[in-house]
Amino acid sequence: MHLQSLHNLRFLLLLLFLLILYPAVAQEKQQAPDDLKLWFSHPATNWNEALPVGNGRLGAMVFGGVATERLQLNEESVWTGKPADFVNPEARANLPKVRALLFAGKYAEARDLAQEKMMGDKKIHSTYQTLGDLQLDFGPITKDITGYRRELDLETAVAKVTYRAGDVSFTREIFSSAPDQALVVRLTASKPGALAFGINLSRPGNKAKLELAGDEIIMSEHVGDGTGVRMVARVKVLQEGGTKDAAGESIRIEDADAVTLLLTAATDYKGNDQLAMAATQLAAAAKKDYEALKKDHIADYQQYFKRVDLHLGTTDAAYFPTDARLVAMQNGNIDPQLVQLYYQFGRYLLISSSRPGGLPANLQGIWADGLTPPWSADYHININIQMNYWPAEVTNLSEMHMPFLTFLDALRPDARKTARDMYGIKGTVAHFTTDPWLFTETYGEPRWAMWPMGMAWSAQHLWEHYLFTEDKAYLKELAYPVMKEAAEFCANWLVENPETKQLVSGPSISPENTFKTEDGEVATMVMGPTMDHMIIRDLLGNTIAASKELNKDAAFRRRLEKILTRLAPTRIGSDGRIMEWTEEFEENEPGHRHISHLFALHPGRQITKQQHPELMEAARKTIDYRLSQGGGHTGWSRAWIINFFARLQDGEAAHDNLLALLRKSTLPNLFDTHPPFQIDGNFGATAGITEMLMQSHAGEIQLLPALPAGWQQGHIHGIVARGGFEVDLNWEAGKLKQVKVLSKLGNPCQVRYGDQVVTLQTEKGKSYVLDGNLKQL
Ligand code: FUC
Repeated sequence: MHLQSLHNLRFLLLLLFLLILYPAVAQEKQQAPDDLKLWFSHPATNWNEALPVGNGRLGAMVFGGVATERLQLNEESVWTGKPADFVNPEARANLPKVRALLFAGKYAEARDLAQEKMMGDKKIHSTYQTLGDLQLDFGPITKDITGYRRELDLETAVAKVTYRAGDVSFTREIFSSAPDQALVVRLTASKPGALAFGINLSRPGNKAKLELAGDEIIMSEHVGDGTGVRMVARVKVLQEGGTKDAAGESIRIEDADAVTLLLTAATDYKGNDQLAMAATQLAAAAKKDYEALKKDHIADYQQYFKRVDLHLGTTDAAYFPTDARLVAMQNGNIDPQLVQLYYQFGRYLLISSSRPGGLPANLQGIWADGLTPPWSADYHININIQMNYWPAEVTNLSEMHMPFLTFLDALRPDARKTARDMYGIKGTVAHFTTDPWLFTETYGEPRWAMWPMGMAWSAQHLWEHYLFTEDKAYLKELAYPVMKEAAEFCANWLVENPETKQLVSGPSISPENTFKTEDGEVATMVMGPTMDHMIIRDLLGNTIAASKELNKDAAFRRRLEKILTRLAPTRIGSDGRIMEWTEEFEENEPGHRHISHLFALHPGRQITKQQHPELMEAARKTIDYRLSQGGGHTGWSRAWIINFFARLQDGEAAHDNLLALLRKSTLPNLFDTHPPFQIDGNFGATAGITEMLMQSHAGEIQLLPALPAGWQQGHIHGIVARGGFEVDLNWEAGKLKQVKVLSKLGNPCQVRYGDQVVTLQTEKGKSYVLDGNLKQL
């Protein structure tokens, strides 16, 4: 059947359901609809319907089958490969040649030379992989199954499966505990002795070793055929009542009243003895009873999750399963509560995939099936990992930013080496992607790889964390040293354009876009792509500010200041758009997913309404044109566009693109899809929704800068502004009703709503309440 007619049919069915069944459902459910639950009336039929749980490191996708429960498992450091050096030894000698060719407009020759002499040879493939599966076999099912429900409660971070088989009700609860570093599964039934099932661990590839040890199953493997980490997963079966039979590689339970399964996992990524670690964690978790494990998990999770409360209105759609709501939305229904759920799901995902002390969230957070996930589920640093962390500060999850920030510090030794060996200059450089083996060299094709701005862009996050927290010790010890070395690379990297005498970056690309040369060839590399200069301007400006904060490196600061005066400026082309390259090339793919030359609008702070209205106008034309040519077709690209429109203070356009993200780039389990699943769009949209409601990048807190007409009434409490302010906003009839600003650091605070501006002199720890006219109450 044609896709559209299938959609229409589903919509009709949903409408029928709404009209005929809704009164009955609504009567049965007197209480408010499930605001903060993703729920389904059927088990997951595929991975994109399964529900993610995670403690930052250890995760599972819950399928919720009745005959078979599949928990697809992940541990963040299950990686093949190992550290490697692969700078092309000829790069350094050829750098001036490639530059000269590009300045002379010989793009094809420059590309060929860069391909041969500058790309490294990454011999050892590395990829993130699944930890394996925990499978529970309940079959054969002979009774009728009724009342099936599978849910993920974002308020408690507990997934749950409930159903009746004949006259017995069965319940499964699943969560991944950070305090106890264990995945916990609890099975209960309404009748004593009703639980009977088999428990297995497995891993694709059939290379894992399985052992039984009393009431435990242990699965271990040296992944990637011995090229990667040594991993282990260990499950313990704790039953109440009934019998247990351990045979072969699995355990079978009969006639039990209740069963708790505890699973721990570890690798030797950090040099640990993974076997000892998983065993110790398991023994410790097993000392606590289920209720204590659950209570501690919820308390730990809620200290983060509960900081922000969003309300965008109530709709009857919230009485329906999440996948049905998504289909209804795809067919034109407006469901602000689904946006609310999506927003909090983004925060949930960050808490569940990025915890201090661990690795950063990868392209799929921590959730990836199989042995060959797309793009190796690595850390692309030309937009993707940065987008993962856009919501961290503003949605009050500053701690969750740390894995990315400490990762940048860990990249430094290799980044220093690459700058030296590849380009012969001091400072740190990273290219388009990296992974937990911390490589910074470049490989593959110049059209995505010849881009030395990965470290420079990432370093923005170090400064942003400081702007929100003003943690001086952090600035001094972690952030500034990394920023300084990245800035040093940029300062040494820039060269003079012989014609304009301005400083430009190159050889480089405008991430992964292409243009047509005069003789119709498709080219990518240039001297001076706009984005590089925007990133460098941002980094140098931030480094100058940081050095002033720390009262350090005055001479270096002056050097950076001087460079900034000579750096090629952002230019507007003859068609009124921001120029992506130094020349007005014809775009080869005008609807390209990267809109790199708007970095200065977002996530940068160089294009603001107050300072550069003409660039705001040009930025708008740039996005409008991209969209008119089919832009925004990947989830993350659409999410970036939401942020752009929020910064342009166009609430309707931001909202339209948010709806488009939900309609075109969202899977049934609310995961963002590129396609396939890629988590950046979830995080980018969560940041974007916050930017629609509050912004603080331009030296003031701006309230409701991009409120769409569709969100007439609502509130958002607990979001964070630069300078250390926690903001609670309420609005009614599309207008600000009240705002409460909690000053965490005692800074002065300029608040803007439309054209009204007030400045508050604040005291640390005190709250200030203003009405809709910004009058203090
Ligand atoms: C960037 C994007 C791709 C994809 C990949 C993981 O290179 O251009 O669309 O998201 O990262």
